[in-house]
Amino acid sequence: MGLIINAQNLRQEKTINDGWRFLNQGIAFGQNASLVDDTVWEKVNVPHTWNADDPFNAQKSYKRGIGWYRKTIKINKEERTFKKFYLHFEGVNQVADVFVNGIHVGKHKGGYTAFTFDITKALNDGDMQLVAVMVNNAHDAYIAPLSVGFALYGGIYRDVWLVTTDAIHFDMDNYGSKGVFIKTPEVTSQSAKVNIKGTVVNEDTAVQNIAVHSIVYDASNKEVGNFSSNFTLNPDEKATYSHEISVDAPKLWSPDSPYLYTVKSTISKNGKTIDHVENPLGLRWFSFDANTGFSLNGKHLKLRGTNRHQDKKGQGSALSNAEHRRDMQLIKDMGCNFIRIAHYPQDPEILKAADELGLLAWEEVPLVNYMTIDPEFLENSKHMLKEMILQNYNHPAVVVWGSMNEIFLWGNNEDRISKQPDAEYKKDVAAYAKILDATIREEDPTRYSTLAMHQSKDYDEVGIEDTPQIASYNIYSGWYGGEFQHYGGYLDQKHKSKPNQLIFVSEYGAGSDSRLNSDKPKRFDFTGQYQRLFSESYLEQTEAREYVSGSAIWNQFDFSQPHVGGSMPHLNQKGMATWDRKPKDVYYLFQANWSKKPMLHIAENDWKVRAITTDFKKYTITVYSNLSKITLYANGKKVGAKTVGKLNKVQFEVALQKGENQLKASGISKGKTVEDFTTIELQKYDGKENANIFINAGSNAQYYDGLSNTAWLEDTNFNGFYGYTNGIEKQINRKKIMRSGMHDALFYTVLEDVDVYRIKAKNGSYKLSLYFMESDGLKKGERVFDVMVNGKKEVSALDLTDEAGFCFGIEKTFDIEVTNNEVLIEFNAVSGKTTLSGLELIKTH
Ligand code: GCB
Repeated sequence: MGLIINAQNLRQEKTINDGWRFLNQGIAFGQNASLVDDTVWEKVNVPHTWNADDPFNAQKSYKRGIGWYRKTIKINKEERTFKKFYLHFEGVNQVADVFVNGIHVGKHKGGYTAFTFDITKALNDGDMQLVAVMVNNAHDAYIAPLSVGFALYGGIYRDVWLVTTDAIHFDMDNYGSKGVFIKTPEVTSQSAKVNIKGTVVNEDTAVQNIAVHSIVYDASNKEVGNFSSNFTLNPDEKATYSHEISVDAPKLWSPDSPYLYTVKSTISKNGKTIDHVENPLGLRWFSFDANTGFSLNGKHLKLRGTNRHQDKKGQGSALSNAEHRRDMQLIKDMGCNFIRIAHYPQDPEILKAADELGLLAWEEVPLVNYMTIDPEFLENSKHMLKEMILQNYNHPAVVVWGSMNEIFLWGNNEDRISKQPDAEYKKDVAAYAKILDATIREEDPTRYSTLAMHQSKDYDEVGIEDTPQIASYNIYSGWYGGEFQHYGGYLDQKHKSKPNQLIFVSEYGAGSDSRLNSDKPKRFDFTGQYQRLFSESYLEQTEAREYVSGSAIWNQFDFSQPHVGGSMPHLNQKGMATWDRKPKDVYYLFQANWSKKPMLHIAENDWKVRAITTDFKKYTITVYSNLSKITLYANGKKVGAKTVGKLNKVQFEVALQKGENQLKASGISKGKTVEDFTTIELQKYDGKENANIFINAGSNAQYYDGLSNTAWLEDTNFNGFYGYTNGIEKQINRKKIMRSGMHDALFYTVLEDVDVYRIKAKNGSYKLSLYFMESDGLKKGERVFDVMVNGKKEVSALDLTDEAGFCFGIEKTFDIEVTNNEVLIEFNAVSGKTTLSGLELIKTH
């Protein structure tokens, strides 16, 4: 429980997170203690979501509906001396109806912004007050987001606060904000002007004479300036003030030196302080330029950033402040100076951490994929924008506000489309985009407005590209299609056609799965090797273009994306780190290029167990480092020393041997040795010494099964040891979501139209397992085939749809005898094409 109280016993703010009761369904009169007993409801603490596991539960549908929360709060004696009581919710997804003692105190729409309700009149005279919250995360055509590529968790998933104030207080009724807004209209390295605007409210029954003070403190709590003004306020009167304070020789805020001042705002009456709020203050100035990009405090600064979704494995969206902060630290440690908080405002801890760690920020509202053309939708969206801006106005980290993302992306079948067919709709969206953009500029002329677009001409056709101050592009050339080498060309075209347009790259990324690895990586294979090639190229192309103010990787962390396939169903795998926050090798590519802290990393951690067919195999070992020279050792022997090259990367050719190999890389930074270690285990299959074999059919990638610590070989045309004579290697479509948890990465690829598969194996008894999955959604009877092993029919008329259903992986195992040193597997189609996902051969005698 957090309790924020200052020495003079002023306004109190305390979290009421613990000891809630939760009912995972709708119920009539849930707000009423005498009609509905909550003692049988589940005990929960907030942050809480009812959806943490839903996105991955293929059996259960994804809950979009109502849940109730109740908690009895005690107003203690000391709090009773205050006159005003409020509940402040940092985030409830997505509609909240709040009741106190059965009385409806407010309704809030939108799952990502905070809100404050005055509960004073609903309180009874006793100690105990019943707070009930009906939460509804059902689809609502008038509340963004309507369609998303991320999970819509439901519940009270951020902190809840009880705030008590005097009858005279800073405005508590201004879009969930603190009622005080700070601007820095003039900042130079010599001096800064700080403008503080706020509203004070007299809810007392008598006329009041008060003074409002603004005081600026430096980081060591020393006062550097103040300003006061006096007011006489009638009952229920509000007054707005504007204070100007100059700071000489300001310590500037920047990512390298995130120096924070504090603005303390107080109200006093007869010399006694009666209300008090604090806000951060960072002194900096910045601008974007169409040719030279971004500059901060008069110096050019390439924005090197990433995107962040808020969910985490096992927890959904309900993270603690410490976990939010840890994410920000991971981002900072990667060397970023920028974060795009996508696709919605996140926990207050995020921008607090951005201020303190030094991460410039873009925050946006969740208008994603499409919108409803209706005044109510527009009104709700404007409201959300205002909440976001006013609640976060004082964070020096924020430099950009975003109003929408890829609004023309989804067609009727919820897939990426490059052309919106509905011309009327496009014009309407363009009109709304203008209104939302104007709202940003009106609410906060000190930051820039933007919106993110996918690669489609639609935006330009209706003028959306020119609507915001910054045109931001999400580019997936080399992932969803095309080649990564062409990324920069797209930007050049844009820059050429609109030389005055400010350009930012809001997304780029490729997915990976540490169970899939290849020395011949290719697009969409989910290998970390492809993700790194892709990222290296984007990094190089971005850095080479001065007019590009910066870029943001999609995404810092893997995140749940219900209804999407891939080698990990329901997960977007483009993270720099896994969903449970383990950095992938690609993380260190960026760290080596962006961080100043001396580092080196052997980028082979994602592929620690490999399958080979010979005693030795030569590998290219990659090291990322911001040091100048790296020495690599393998199994205690020096491999060589090399100067670090382009992209802060260096590679060594090393012959590794079967079994475990120890790798060490070392370098020197300012006289100190920096080292990194890793191990690579090579598992050898040769049909002789080790006659077992595991093959990832239809794939260029090896598959690693962590449960049995087994590496499965990549597939090949028959190579004298194993392989197919005919067949097409195929990745399954991302709309096809595997329903079998068993070996999902193995089923991600299939070998289709296979006739014959051969494996050389010494004579003896074996268990042969073949893995299959119907991945094309064929109907019963459309794909039927027999399988013969060494001349014996082992599977007759296999119809995967009939036997297992669509996208459900199955295994067929048989005992076989090998008498002529070969396993010959023949596939005979009865109808349609044969298919195979994996083979496993285990010697039993
Ligand atoms: C995008 C979207 C983002 C998706 C991403 C992807 O362009 O803005 O929400 O998650 O692509 O990975 O497909």
